[in-house]
Amino acid sequence: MSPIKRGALIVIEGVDRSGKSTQCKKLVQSLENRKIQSKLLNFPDRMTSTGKLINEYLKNEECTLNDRAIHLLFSANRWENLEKMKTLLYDGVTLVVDRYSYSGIVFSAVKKNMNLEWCKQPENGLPKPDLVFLLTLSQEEMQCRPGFGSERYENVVFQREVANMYDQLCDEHDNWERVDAAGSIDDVHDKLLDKCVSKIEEVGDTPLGILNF
Ligand code: NYM
Ligand code: MG
Repeated sequence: MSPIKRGALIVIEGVDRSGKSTQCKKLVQSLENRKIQSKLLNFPDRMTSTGKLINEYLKNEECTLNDRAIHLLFSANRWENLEKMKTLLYDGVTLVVDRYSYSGIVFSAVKKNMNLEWCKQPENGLPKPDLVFLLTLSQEEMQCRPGFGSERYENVVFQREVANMYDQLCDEHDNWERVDAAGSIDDVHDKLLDKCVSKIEEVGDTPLGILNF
């Protein structure tokens, strides 16, 4: 009997309004249509107890939380999903994840008095994605997208710094792929789907990696 294949851990990252959520949903739908078991996860998971605090912090500019404290909360929000993620992956379910540790790192590290190396540490030990898509968008395109500006961090200066730091991480890691998010929803989707399907075939029964920054 052939060993059970695990699912792939696929992450989509990018600045706010780059179309991550739309693409994640479409990916899961297309994988399911191909009879590939898959599930959508997103971080922050605003439904858990840490997620509710995070939601309050994002929605309410007056909510004062120390930068390191909120950073650790975002990380805890991932750690509390660890068992669920591992169980699903080893049951053969591919996880399509809307933001992950890299969002945690870049959105905190661009803040004044925060340190990139410090920001990476709480993520060490979490499952390592098999593939990370970075959706790229110009500043002009980003500002034109509806809804931009409704939460903390959603301003042009901050997002530009986030985009630069994502670029830096992308260059440092070989499991990242840049995808231009400016194309039509379907064009972007087709690119992501092809790469996803190959990755799912490739991971087979290889062990899941562990983040080690
Ligand atoms: N964000 C997201 C962080 O600052 N740290 C994290 O660890 C994660 C996962 O939360 N502007 C930021 C990025 C977004 C915001 O995410 C909410 P979304 O995907 O817009 O709900
Ligand atoms: Mg957002």
